[in-house]
Amino acid sequence: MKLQRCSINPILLPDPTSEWECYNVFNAGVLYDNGLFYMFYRAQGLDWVSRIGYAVSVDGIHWNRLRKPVLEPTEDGVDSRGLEDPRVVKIEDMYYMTYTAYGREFTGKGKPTHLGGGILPMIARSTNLITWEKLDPLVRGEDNKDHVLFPRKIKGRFAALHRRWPNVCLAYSHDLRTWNEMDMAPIFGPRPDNDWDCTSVGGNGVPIETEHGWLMFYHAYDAAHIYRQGVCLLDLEDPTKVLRRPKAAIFWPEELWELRGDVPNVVFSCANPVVDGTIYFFYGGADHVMGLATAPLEEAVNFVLNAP
Ligand code: BMA
Repeated sequence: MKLQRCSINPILLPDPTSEWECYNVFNAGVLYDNGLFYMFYRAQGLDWVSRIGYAVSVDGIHWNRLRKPVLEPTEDGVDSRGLEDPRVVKIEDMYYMTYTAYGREFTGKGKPTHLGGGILPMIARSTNLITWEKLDPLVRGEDNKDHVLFPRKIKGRFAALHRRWPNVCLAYSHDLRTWNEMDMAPIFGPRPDNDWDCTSVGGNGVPIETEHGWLMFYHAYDAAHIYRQGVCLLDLEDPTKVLRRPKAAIFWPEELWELRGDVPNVVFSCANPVVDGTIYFFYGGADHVMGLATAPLEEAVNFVLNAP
C-alpha cells in the first residue's frame, strides 16, 4: 500500500510569534465530526513544556488555529511537566482525549521513559471540544503511554489499547476510571527478527472498524531509532487476537522535514480518521511539524489481508 503525501506538506508549522508554540507542533490527534476536522496538537514553546493546541479545518489541509492551548499542565498534577501525543475519539456523544501525562514523579520500575519524572496514560473528556475535564490515568505505578480508546464499546465495556513496554496491550473499563488489571492482556510486541519493528512498538490513532476486523496502525523503531509505521488487523470482538500483521512497514521518514527536526528520522501518527473512504493519516515529522498522507481505506484493507 502507498500512503500518498499531501503535496503542500507540512500542513502545520510552529508559530515563531507565540511563546507556547514557537518551537514544535506535532503528533496531533484529529477527529472528523459534522463535516469538519478538529486537530489537537502537541505544542512546545519557550519553556519546552508540551501543551495541547486546537485547530479546525474543512479539508484537513488548511487549518485555523485557536491562539491559546485547550489543555495545559496542572500544577502538581500527573501532567505537571507536559501533555503529549493526544488521541481523540467520540463515543456515544462524548469526546475523549487520551494523552501522555508527563509529571515529576516516577512510580515505575526500571529505567524511566522520560528524564527526571514519570509518564502516565491520562484520559480527559469534553462535550464541546474546547473545555476538557481531566479524568484519571488508565494505570498508575508504571511508565505507560500510546493509549487510545476504541470508537465503540466492546461487549458492553469501553476498550483501550495502551503500551505496557514492550507490548501493545488491551484494557477494559465500565466507567473509564477503573481499569481491571485482570483484563489487561498483551496483544503484540516487537518482532526481534524483523528489520523495522524489532525494538519498540506502540499504537497510533483510533482503530478503524471494518467488516474484517479492527484496522490498527502502529509505530515502531529499530536499533537506529528510525520511526516507521505499520498496520495490522485485530479481531472485532476480541482485539487481543491479531488476525494479520504484514511484515513490511508502510511509511517511513523520507522528506527533509521528517529526516531532520527536533528529533531526527521520525514519522509519528496519533490520528487516522476515515472520510468518504479515504484514510487521513496525520503525523508529526521529526517531532517538529505536522504532515498529512492519505490512502483509500480499501487499499489498506487489501494490503493487511493479503501482504506477506
Ligand atoms: C516517542 C514519543 C513521541 C515522539 C517519539 C520520537 O517516545 O515521545 O512523542 O514523537 O518518541 O521522539
